Amino acid sequence: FLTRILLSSMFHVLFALLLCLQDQIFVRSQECRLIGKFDLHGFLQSKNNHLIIGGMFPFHFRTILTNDTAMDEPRSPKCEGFNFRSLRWARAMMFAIDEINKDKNILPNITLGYQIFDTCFTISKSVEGTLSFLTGQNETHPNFRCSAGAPLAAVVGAGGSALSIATARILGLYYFPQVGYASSCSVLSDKFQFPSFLRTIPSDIAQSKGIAELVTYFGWTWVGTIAADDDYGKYGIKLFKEEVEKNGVCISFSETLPRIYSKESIDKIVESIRKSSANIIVIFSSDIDLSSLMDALAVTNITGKTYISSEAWTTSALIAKPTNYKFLWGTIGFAIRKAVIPKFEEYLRAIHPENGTDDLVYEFWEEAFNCTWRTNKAAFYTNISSEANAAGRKRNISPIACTGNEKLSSIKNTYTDVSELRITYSVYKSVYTIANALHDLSWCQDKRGPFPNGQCADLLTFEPWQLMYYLKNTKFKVFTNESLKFDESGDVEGYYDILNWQWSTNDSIAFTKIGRYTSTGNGATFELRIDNSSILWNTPNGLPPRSV
Ligand code: TCR
Repeated sequence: FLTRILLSSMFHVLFALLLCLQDQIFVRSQECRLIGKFDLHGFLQSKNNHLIIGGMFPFHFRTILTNDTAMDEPRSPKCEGFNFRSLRWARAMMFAIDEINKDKNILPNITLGYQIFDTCFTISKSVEGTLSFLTGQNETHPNFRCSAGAPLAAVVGAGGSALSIATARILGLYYFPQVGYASSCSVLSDKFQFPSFLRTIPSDIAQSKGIAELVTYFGWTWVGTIAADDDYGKYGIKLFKEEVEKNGVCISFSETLPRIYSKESIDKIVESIRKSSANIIVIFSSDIDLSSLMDALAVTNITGKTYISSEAWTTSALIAKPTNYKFLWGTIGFAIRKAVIPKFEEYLRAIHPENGTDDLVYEFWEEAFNCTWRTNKAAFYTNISSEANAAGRKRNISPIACTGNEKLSSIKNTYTDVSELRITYSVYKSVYTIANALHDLSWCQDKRGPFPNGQCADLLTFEPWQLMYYLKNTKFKVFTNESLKFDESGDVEGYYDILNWQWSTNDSIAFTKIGRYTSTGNGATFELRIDNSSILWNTPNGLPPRSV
């Protein structure tokens, strides 16, 4: 009886399967068509060039939250919060490309162009940008790499580590060259995961170790830590903790900054700082993620703490602003190499909505002068959902019309501030890295090339992995006399200025260099130098703070 039941149920199953298969045969497959749509507004692009360098920069601080549900077609989010600093970075890329195109000694026979996307400081926008680089905005072919009308040679970016990691996972599939200018997270050194990523900013292995050395140097044994909730913050602080714990330092509290603003979480961190007896607080975060905590601290009476800053907020105008001076002066921070780039300031100041057709330039002008440009294309960004309005973040459209006679020299703006060109210089070096690799590729001698049977690659038709070969091996000197080369992980040596935030006479803060930290890319050997006498401490007696 049992066997009969078994047999009959088997028969049923078989029958059902057959039906299914038949169904499959008769149901026509869905037509292939485009799904979703990217919304890459406000990108910068040059025309008529032989090769394109892609770029990704956070022109906006965030995407606008909407409560779209799965009932609707997916919509690419819009962005808000104009980031002046990042426009300076992007202009450094354009400036470097301009210089290279004019220079007869490097890539004399071709002109380079650029195509630059806004990441809005979010992973989803970075991924959109990456896919657009590979497919073209209106193309439906994947792996196309011709989105700007000429082949894409390499990508500069994508800014923060979390964004570069997402980008590198996609570009890595094609061994497509990517050069990071601000992504310092240590995991990006892993060439199994990120085979085509290089960077001109040192890995945080060096910085975390450096900050740990600094803490030990001053004999502090009790510190609080705060980290951004992203790869940069989490890995940076983890490495720091591992290092200091070896030296017997204890962690008084460890807080994580919320990714999306939340008053509760910020208040909780403020309370931890207030309650803790630790006088030394190490913060690993980008300036963007840190600014709401600093705004909250500014309205408390918490003073007498010494903050140790990671590179991303050391010289940031978002943090170093008058309302924060009273509790932040005395901060000691790490900063990457600085440069004075000749003619760059002029170049920055030449921006004007009348000679630009880019939405971004209009938006810049409106934001800088608090007026509305006649064509008002930038108003695109103000098309904000009611929810964002409720959060009080709507960008005010100014009732005043821009005349075009506004003068950049009459205002103080982060965009035109060339006093601390660090990430900007790193962007500049990223572009030169790519140009030098392309130049090396073009100088290949037939039969003596690096590829099988001594083949060479062609400057206009090379494969991405062929350029990768040259990038890894490129070595050159920048005009500052700095020589640049990459180790097997695509990293540069670790070099940091150590800066101290000092009150200066005109009631502003000066970033005074008080030492430096150098190390090999992987942090194996290092040197810390500090000039104690040049430090101004934020303590009642002016002496170095004690850890408790
Ligand atoms: N690395 C950070 C991002 C970052 C940054 C900055 C952002 C760095 N420096 C300056 C804004 C401004 C260093 C990361 O995520 O890797």
